[in-house]
Amino acid sequence: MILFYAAGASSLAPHILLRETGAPFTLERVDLATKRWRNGDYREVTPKAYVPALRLDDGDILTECAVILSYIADQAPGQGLMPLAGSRARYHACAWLNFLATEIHGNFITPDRHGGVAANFLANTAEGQAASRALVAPRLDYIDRMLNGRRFLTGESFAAPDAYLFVMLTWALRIELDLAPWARLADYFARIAARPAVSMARQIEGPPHALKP
Ligand SMILES: N[C@@H](CCC(=O)N[C@@H](CS)C(=O)NCC(=O)O)C(=O)O
Repeated sequence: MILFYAAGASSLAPHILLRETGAPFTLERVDLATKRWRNGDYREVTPKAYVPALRLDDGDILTECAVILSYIADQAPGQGLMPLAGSRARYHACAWLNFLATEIHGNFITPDRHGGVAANFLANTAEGQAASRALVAPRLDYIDRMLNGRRFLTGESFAAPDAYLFVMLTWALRIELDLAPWARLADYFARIAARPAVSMARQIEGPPHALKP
């Protein structure tokens, strides 16, 4: 498998999950501003021109962070990273993935377009960042309430939605949305940051995209 990524982007979530599973994979860095990667035009990999994209060993390309996370989790049955398909718990986990994609991830994305369907992912202006903070903060209130009495989003063990939320919280911090008012969320962030797979993935990716031009 090949994971196409940009440092600190949503692709960090599947990167973390791949390391959690121990599955063999390689990384290919994409320059989102030029849409180039090591072998050429990234739009030939996916016309969506955004990360993450996961190239499977047969050449098929998966896109959409929530879907890629589900796929990676399903390749490691027994690790409990997504509940079994068809179980009630599966739908609850899917609800988290969908919530994170539409209510959190989507609300971080600036309206400044790079063209096509791709959007730059974090505002690089004070106004844009304030707009994201205003949209994301009430949703973090909700997540903080949901973390009452549970260590992770779906229960007592780390699962695919946690990789996604963790990356979204790194974005919150990058636009100076302080987690301190959400004590459970702040603890949750620290707990996930300490996982070996998470620190390794962050170290390998290096510093995220600069926000300020
Ligand atoms: N709907 C996509 C959105 C992915 C997305 O927003 N990717 C951002 C990085 S996190 C990106 O590559 N943007 C392209 C750009 O900045 O030009 C998903 O859920 O995976």
